Amino acid sequence: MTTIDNYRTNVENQWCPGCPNFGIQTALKRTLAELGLAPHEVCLVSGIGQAAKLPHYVRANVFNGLHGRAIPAAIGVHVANPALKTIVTSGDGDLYGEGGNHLLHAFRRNPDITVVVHDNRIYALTKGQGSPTTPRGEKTRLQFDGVEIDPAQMLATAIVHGCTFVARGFAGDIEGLAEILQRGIAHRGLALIDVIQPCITWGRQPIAWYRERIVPIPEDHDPTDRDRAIGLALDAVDSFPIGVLYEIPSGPTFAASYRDRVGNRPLHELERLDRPTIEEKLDRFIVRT
Ligand SMILES: Cc1ncc(C[n+]2csc(CCOP(=O)(O)OP(=O)(O)O)c2C)c(N)n1
Ligand code: SF4
Ligand SMILES: [Mg+2]
Repeated sequence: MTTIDNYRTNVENQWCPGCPNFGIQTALKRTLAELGLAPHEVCLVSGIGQAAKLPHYVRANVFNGLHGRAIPAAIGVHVANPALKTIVTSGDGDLYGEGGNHLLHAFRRNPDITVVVHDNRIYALTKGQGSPTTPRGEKTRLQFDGVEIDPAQMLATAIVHGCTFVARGFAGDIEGLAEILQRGIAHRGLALIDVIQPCITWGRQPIAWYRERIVPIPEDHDPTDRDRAIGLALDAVDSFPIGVLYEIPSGPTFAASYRDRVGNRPLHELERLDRPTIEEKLDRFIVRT
């Protein structure tokens, strides 16, 4: 039986004591254990940032890539071995800023991966510059007079672009977050989970400020109601509705048509596909004298 202990490592943790990233880490490990997944069945993928260090602290398969490039790496992992549970766990700057282009098109491609965004509304690793989710007017270490543009609305963008599971969690509510993670990881197709993760070092508001503004999404919310889900996604200014905003059955996943032919086995277990070698292909273009 898998327990949370199977996911423990001895790697020295670099996060500030009390950082809500610890809450996300605990919720994730608990979820993986509760889903009965062994560490070798999971691959955690990240880019660069404080959040992106999470895979270092979990005993599982890991790919820690370049800043903004977690999504293409995760898609590659998933297509190469769909038997793995591929989970991206990275920051708002990494996934919505530098990697925003990849994420936008991943919504359209629908790979079977879970994307967990540690949304502290700041670039924390580089010491407090505004990120795509920093509220307009908020003063930062770079935007001295306040951020001059509105924040990106990635949850609404996800729904509009065909993402079939969209949720918002709070790092200060480990129980609630674990429930959302369970549903997201079990969902077939891309699942986007934005986790409010106050940065207690560079963020402007303390955890208590967020705690006062966290509200569960209404009990009668129908997660298949697209318009209402978009409304709840956008409704995160004075309060933050927490829970599964949107969930509908997914259409074909990115790997599906390829895997229809070759099955779900890892690539290295497959026999060589019957297709021309590079040399055979080049022969068509090279005129030999
Ligand atoms: C290509 C590239 N551009 C910029 C950086 C500098 N950089 C490292 S982390 C980071 C921002 C991280 O912010 P976020 O993803 O929100 O993570 P956090 O530290 O807030 O958890 C930036 C801009 C980099 N390492 N590589
Ligand atoms: S700087 Fe902020 S996000 Fe980074 S570890 Fe410290 S509290 Fe957490
Ligand atoms: Mg951040």
